[in-house]
Amino acid sequence: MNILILGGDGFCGWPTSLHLSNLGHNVIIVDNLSRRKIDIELEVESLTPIMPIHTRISTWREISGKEIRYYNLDVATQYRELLQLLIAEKIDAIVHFAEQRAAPYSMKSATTKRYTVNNNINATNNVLCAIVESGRDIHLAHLGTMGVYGYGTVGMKIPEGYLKVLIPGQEEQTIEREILYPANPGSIYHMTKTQDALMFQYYNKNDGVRITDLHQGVVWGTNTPDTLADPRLVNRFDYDGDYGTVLNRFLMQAAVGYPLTVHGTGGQTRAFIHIRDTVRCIEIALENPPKKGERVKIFNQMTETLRVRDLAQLVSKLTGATISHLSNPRKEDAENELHVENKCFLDLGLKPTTLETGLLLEVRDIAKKYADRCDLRKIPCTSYWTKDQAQAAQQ
Ligand code: NAD
Ligand code: USQ
Repeated sequence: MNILILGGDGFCGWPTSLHLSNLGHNVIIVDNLSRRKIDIELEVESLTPIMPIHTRISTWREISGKEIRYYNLDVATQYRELLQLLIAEKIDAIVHFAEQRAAPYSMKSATTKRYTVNNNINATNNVLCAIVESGRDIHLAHLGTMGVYGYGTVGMKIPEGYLKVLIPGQEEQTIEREILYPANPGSIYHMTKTQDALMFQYYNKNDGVRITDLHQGVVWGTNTPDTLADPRLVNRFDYDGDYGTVLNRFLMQAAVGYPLTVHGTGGQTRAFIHIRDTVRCIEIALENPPKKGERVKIFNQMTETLRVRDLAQLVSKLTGATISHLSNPRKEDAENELHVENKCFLDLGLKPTTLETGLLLEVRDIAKKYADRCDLRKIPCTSYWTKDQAQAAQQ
C-alpha cells in the first residue's frame, strides 16, 4: 500500500512509520515539525536524544534498505499541497496523527487553546476534504482518544464507539437505535477529538469516505523493535508537565528520585496501551478497512485500565520511589471507574504487552539510562484548567 503518515515524526507516528515500512509498505511522512518547535517554546527536550528527521530517515535506509520519504507540510493550512500529494503519490491509506495532543498544553493559555482548536480541526477537515476532492478511495485511520467518552462511571463497559439506546416512541412503542456514544470532553484538546468524530460521521455519510477512528488510551513505553535497531532511530520520551503522560512520567521520576506526582487522591482510572501495541493496532486497522458504504469503524485502542494511585504503587514497589499527592491542576472527578470494551482488536489478533511484563524493562532501559538528561524544573504541571486553580497555585 502507498501510506501517508501525517504526524510521522511524533511519538506514535515515528515507530508506526518504521513498522509499516518494515512490512513492505511504501511509507511517506508528512510533518510540519510543530512538536519539535513546541519543545523549544517550552524549553524542554525529549528524555531520549532524538535525531533530526532527515537523520532518522537516512539511518532507516542504511539499516533496513527501505526508503521513507518526507514532506514538511502543515496539514492544517497547506491544503493544496496535501491534495496534490494524495493524487501524485496515489495514496491508498492515510494514518492521521497530526494534531496537538497534550491536554495540559491545550489548557495553558488562550493562545494554546486557540492553536489547538485551529490546528486539530482544520487538519482533520483538510484531510477529509482532500480525500473527497482527490477522487481516490482512500482509507483514513485516525488516532482519536478514549477521552471522547469522558471518564464517568457508567456501570457498564464503554462500547466501541456506538451506544444502543431505547427511545420512548408514540403509543408506548420503544424505538431502538445505535448512536455515537455521547461526547464528554475533559479538555480543549479532548474537545477537538469529539469534533473530529462528528466530521467523520458527516464525510462518511455524505461522501462515503472509509474511516477508522481509533479511540486510544494513554500510551506508555518508548521503543519498538524497529526504533531499537539503531540509537539514531530512538523514539521520543516526554516527561515534562505538559507533554509527559502519567506512566512515563512516573517511570522517569522513579529513575531520578523525584517523588511520584499523583494528582489529588490518584482516584482517576485511565486506559493504557504500550507503544508496541499501538503500531500493531494500526497495522491491524489498515488490514481491516471498512467496506464501501460501511459506517465509521471505531475501535477502542487500549489493553488495560488502571487507577493512577495503583499505578504509582506499582512503580513504587518496583523501584522504591516515594509517592506525593499534589493538588490537581485539572478539573476532573476525584475518583472514577472505567471499564472498556476492546474486543475488536483482540479478536483480530492483538497480543497485549502488559504492565507486569513491560514496566521493569522500561525503567531499566530508558528512564535510568537517560536520567542525566532530565531537567527536574520541567517536571511540575503548571497548566491549570481554570483561573481559580491558577490563582490558588500562586498563593
Ligand atoms: P506527537 O505530538 O508526538 O506527534 C504528533 C505529530 O504531528 C508531531 O510530530 C507534530 O509535529 C505533527 N503535527 C501536529 N500538527 C501538525 C500539522 N498541522 N501538520 C503537520 N504535522 C503536524 O503526538 P503523539 O503522542 O504521537 O500522538 C499522535 C496522535 O495520537 C495524536 O492525534 C493524539 O491525539 C493521539 N493519541 C496519543 C496518545 C498518547 O498517549 N501519546 C494517546 C491517545 C491518542
Ligand atoms: N496525572 C497525575 N500525575 C501526573 C500526570 C497525570 O496524576 O504527573 C493524572 C491526570 O490528572 C489524569 C491522568 O493522570 O487523571 C492521565 O493524564 P495523562 O497526562 O497521562 O493523560 P491525558 O491528559 O489524558 O492525555 C494522554 C495523551 C492524549 C491522549 C490521552 C488518552 O496526552 O493525547 O488522548 O492520554 S486518554 O487519557 O485515554 O484520553
